[in-house]
Amino acid sequence: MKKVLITGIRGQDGAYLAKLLLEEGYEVYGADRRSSDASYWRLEKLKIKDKVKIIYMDLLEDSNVAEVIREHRFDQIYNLAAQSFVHASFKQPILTSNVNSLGVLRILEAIRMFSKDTKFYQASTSELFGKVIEIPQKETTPFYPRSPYGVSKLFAHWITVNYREAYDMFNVCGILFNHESPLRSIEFVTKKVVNSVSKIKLGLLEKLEIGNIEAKRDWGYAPEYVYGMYLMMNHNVPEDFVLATGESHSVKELIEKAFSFIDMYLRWEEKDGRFIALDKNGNIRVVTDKQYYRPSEVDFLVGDYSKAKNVLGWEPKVKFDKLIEIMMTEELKELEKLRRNENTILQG
Ligand code: NAP
Ligand code: G4F
Repeated sequence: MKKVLITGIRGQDGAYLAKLLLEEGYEVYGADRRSSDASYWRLEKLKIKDKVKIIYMDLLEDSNVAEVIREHRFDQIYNLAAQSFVHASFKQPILTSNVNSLGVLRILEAIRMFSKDTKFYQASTSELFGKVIEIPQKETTPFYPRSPYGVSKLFAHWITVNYREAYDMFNVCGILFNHESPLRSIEFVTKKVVNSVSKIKLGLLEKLEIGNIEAKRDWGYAPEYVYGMYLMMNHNVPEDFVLATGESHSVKELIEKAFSFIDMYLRWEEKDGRFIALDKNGNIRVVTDKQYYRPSEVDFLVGDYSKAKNVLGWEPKVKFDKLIEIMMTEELKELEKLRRNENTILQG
């Protein structure tokens, strides 16, 4: 049985990847930074909490990382742990760099010293392309990151490549475009939008407050992307791959799509530099707010996944419309379940 470590086990991708690797017969260890709130809701939701062996490994702690890797000598390590919220990276650039850049180097150093045969996956990102130099973006497109997060991931990407070349290690970088799911954290825009729109539908919220509605992203479905990670790790040569859908949509389109799911159609107006959207009764349902804007933005991303398709046979099936449908359906179901439980408690 192959022994694999997933860092960032409590995150969206960690949960889906753990499920996939368990199904593929791996012994799955999940690295978690210790916290006072030991909630593993994503693993519980996927019904795999009892099957994943949790160990504490904080990427900020050199000796912790080294000891875990020396003791277990995993066959494979997927490094998904990160301060992954771009907006927060402007407020916490040093923490972000320490975790996302030096954290990766800590793992690579430990592998180099104690476990040279361990295969390593690094979670690179389309944020590397930032202010894009080429459309669509592919493996050979030059990088131009636009946030402390993007810059921290640039170091991580190149140090992973460098250790592959310098020490002949099996290291791969997956340059993944945005991928979403019902397990996405609420701070990211897709989940925030589907959550607010579902609450509006249920009468729990009046309007959605949002940032830059003009930014465009290539949004895919997380379970398909973790399958791509798995294919990269099991490919015979360590190489880097882009995973994307090849479609780009604006935040505005995302909002309209989510509202259309609840049969609400919006009319947009611009007032004093802010956008508002009204429903057919004239109620304000969306309003833009500068607090959600970033000091420097990635305006447009769209990926070319042809290398992954040709070499790995990977292809996304869930595109934008289907993705929003999946997320809206699940969000409404969850919120209605919550409401039923609250009513039962109140009546009981
Ligand atoms: P996520 O949900 O934010 O999960 C990241 C995980 O990293 C969290 O569980 C977090 O722990 C953990 N973490 C943070 N700091 C840590 C530290 N110092 N030591 C150990 N663990 C730490 O992210 P995701 O969406 O699953 O993404 C997985 C990876 O892919 C990330 O590296 C992200 O940057 C990258 N990526 C994501 C996307 C995307 O669209 N989802 C696209 C490209 C690349 P807590 O739960 O305790 O906070
Ligand atoms: O959902 P987001 O926060 O994702 P972002 O910044 O693209 O980053 C995600 O994808 C990257 C891959 O490209 C990952 F590397 C990274 O870890 C993360 O998973 O924002 C998407 C867009 C941005 O342009 C943002 O300015 O939505 C815009 N936006 C507008 N209003 C908002 C909001 N984003 C958030 N989070 N919240 C808003 O209210």
